[in-house]
Amino acid sequence: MISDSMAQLLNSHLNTEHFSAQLYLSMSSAAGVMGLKGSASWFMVQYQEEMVHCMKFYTYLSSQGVLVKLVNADIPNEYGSMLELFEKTLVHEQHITKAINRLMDQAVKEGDHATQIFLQWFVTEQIEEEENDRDIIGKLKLIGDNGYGRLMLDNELGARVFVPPPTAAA
Ligand code: OFO
Repeated sequence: MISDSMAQLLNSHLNTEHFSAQLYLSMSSAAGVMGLKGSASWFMVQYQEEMVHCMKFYTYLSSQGVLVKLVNADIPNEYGSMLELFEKTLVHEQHITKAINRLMDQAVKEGDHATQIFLQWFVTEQIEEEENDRDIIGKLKLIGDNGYGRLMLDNELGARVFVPPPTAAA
């Protein structure tokens, strides 16, 4: 059993993860329009991973007997460059890290051990998410205006593959 306030906060974060998924799907489209097929594929994988994150919250809330409420959100879709796409990705992930930390703070405050265990995976995941984005931004800054360099990096990003969890909701 979890408290009503914890359930509400987790439900709200479920919608944030859903927003993340849609944001990255939109970025995939933007990258494709820019001719960056590798980046488009990278963001498509990111979209798939965010849907897994969203479903983890859904499954946890369902297992705690909580009725999930979904909300719609406006998704931005205007981006000027490859660098902007990844800088906005990092800013978004830093925002998610803070949100996960706030959820964990609340779970600790309430002595809610089950939710703390559930959230632990996300605490670790956010380290990797931010690191990946910082690495790509660092490479893009090194490459600067070199079109060949950008093409090489775009090809490298296209190699990322989605690894499905053992079950759809795991
Ligand atoms: Fe990108 O980690 Fe979920 O939102």
